[in-house]
Amino acid sequence: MKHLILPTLVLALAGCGQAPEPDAQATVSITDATCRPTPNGLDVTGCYVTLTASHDDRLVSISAPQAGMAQVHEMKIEDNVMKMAELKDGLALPAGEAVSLSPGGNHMMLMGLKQPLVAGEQVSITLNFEHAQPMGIRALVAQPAVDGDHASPH
Ligand SMILES: [Cu+2]
Repeated sequence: MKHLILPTLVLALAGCGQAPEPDAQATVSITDATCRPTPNGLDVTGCYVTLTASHDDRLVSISAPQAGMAQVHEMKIEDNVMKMAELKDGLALPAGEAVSLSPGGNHMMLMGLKQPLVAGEQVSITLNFEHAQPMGIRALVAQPAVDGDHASPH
């Protein structure tokens, strides 16, 4: 029996090498990363960014050392109420298309912040993609220019 196993293994490895697109070619450019400041002891905030993938990709998850938990959220209307929910399958990033996460729409959510975010500071966030290598960014803490977020405190 033993000698039969080896050829199978070699075959499986050869099949692996024929993947259509090596992940090393997949990149995502990230611009305009901002996080909303957290006044008055708020420990939750939204972060916004524009992502352009070189190949079809997905933003599958995020992490931030300053937050207890970080998720990619969508806004949706349920019973006439705007709610947000985690995008469990991630966010699609079609090749060459600038995908904006912005107030009132998809966003990155930081929860359980260990300290308040003050305007002018920076927040480290790591973005994990289906194909591209994980990317660490530093988002600027600033009030979003266009403020359409229902969760905002005013
Ligand atoms: Cu959210």
